[in-house]
Amino acid sequence: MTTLIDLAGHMAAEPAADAAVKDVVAVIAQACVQISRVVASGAISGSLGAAGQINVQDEEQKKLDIITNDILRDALKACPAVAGLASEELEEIETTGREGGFLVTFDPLDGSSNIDVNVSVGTIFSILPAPAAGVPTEADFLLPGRRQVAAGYVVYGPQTMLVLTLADGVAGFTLDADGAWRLTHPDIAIPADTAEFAINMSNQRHWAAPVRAYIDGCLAGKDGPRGKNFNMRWVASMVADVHRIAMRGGVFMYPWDAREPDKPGKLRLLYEANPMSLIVERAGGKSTLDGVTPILDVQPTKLHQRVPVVLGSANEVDRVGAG
Ligand code: AHM
Ligand code: MG
Repeated sequence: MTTLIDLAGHMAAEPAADAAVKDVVAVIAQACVQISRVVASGAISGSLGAAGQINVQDEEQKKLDIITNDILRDALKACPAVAGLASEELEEIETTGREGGFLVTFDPLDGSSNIDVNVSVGTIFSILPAPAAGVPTEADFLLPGRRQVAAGYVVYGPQTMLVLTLADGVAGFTLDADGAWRLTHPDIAIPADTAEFAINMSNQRHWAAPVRAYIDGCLAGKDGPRGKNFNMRWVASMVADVHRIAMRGGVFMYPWDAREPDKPGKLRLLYEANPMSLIVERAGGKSTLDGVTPILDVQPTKLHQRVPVVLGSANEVDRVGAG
């Protein structure tokens, strides 16, 4: 049997990344091992179902949203390199009393609608530089995605996998039975072309014209303007949909739609779109607001800001942008 290197071994071989960033990644990865166990135990541990409260996103929290948020929050607060954190499930930022080091933003359990029906869910995280001195404020978290020093996600699926970008490149690790993250996908690369798209088709009537035109072209198949048949997938867990694209290509969209014109999109910039965008770009794909503007260049204006997302195989994202 081949011996696969583990997360610590992989990070040790990446001299370009700061040692303290690696400490933060190790803490998050360990917390995600704990999360994978509580997610896997489901109804046995009584952790399924609604928590009976609404979060800052105006969404009903599941028990697991709260449990997983607490696991990550506690782990990060104990990590000496972390000065502050922000979560999808917390209205405001939290600070640790330390200065310097890093800020972490996270969605502790993405894909809430899938929790109770045993479909893949995930954790998404982003690591940003903290100000060199002083207790971080909310404004310190509002950095464009290009400033991220590392980002990753964990998908709790048939296998539990961690996908990570540190200084460069994207690596995938599979959780082994002994609790170790083993490097199984050393160099993840998203193919430039694809014949697979992911979008919530039930929102079709609300989309803007360019997205409608793009999807109409795909649906027309071999006899349409694209001259080939397309396949559609929609897990409704961004982590699982992006992971599929990381493994075999595709395009994922949660575009602006007319239902709530004041909300630019559904997905959150700081702890969903930005970390996913860094991973997708580093894997050779593109991640944009609209097929054109890179999400990583967006200057955030508020903590829970939402953005439209069009990401995946580079040539296909360009085609969405071409209208
Ligand atoms: P969540 O963070 O509350 O789970 O919401 C984000 C999720 C994404 O994972 C997914 O892409 C999208 O919402 C699914 O939305 P829809 O229910 O419209 O299919
Ligand atoms: Mg989410």
